[in-house]
Amino acid sequence: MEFTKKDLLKLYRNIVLAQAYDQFCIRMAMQGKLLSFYHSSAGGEAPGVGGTTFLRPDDIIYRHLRGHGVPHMIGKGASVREYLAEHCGKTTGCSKGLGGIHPSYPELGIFGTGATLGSQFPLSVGWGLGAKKKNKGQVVVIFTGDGTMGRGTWHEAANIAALWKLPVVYVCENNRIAQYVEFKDAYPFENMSRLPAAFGIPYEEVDGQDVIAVAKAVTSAVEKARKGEGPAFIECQTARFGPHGVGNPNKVGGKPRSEEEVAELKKRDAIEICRNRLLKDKVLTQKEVKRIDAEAAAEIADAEKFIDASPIQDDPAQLAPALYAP
Ligand SMILES: Cc1ncc(C[n+]2csc(CCOP(=O)(O)OP(=O)(O)O)c2C)c(N)n1
Repeated sequence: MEFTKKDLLKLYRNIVLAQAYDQFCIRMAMQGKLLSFYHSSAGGEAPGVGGTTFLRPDDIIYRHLRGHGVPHMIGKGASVREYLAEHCGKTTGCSKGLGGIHPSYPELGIFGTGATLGSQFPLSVGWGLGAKKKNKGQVVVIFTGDGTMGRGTWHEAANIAALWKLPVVYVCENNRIAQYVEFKDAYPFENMSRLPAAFGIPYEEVDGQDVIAVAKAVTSAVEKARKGEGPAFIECQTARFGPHGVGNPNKVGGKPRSEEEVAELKKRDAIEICRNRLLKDKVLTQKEVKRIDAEAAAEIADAEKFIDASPIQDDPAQLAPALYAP
């Protein structure tokens, strides 16, 4: 499939915004404004942005933990300032400050992940079954890390998704580290291809630093799932530039990650790769680069003002109605 100039500019704008929000979140975490920790998406912005930017508003997504789902929110068209106000426990948050770091945006088909990794896999099968029964071409896209793929829930869910030909697309954001554990110490293979193959689920591996390649692969899998062709699995080979969470030691396999290794990864920054390609193809001009950067900075400044001015949710009477249906 070919993207128009407008599509490519949208992808670029979204990935620039994802990076700007990530830096903002790191700053908020360091200032103690977030309710709890933050897992930076630096180096791994492309799968979330590329995997969501061309979805339909009624498609369902389960986001991955990196960037706390901000790259996925941006692609899906959510108000990021309300999503982050939620992370700060503010009443203006998308769940009125009652959801904290696992909020949902049901009106945009975005559902919060539990703190237990892999809990989203069985839920995505339920949504997939609902989508199939409604027969309106709705698709579920579920983002996961390589470490999360080790959960038994993936295998149970993938079996049912394949057996019932559900419209569920898996996007694995493989940065080859799960907290402190290297991929090679967790799996007896080089990539994830054998896992979907066990269930007959079509597999594609893409350069996860190339947001355009990710968007193409996911859009094509989503279109097939819409037509009733069943699940697909896209593995994005991506990167994690920083530590697991802000303030954590940047270690792997019990040792500090080497500066050379991190410098090597940073040579493949997804935002730079996209910008250079679009400049070379004359889709983007230097003037537009500056305009998009300025718009991102203005959006962050607006989000910061909005969040700082919002009151903290401290009304215990709000809790029960938020948790239980009447
Ligand atoms: C069932 C479960 N085990 C462990 C954790 C703690 N934990 C949170 S994030 C994380 C690493 C996840 O790795 P991966 O899925 O590869 O995503 P990445 O952080 O690399 O993007 C771990 C072990 C958890 N939240 N849930």
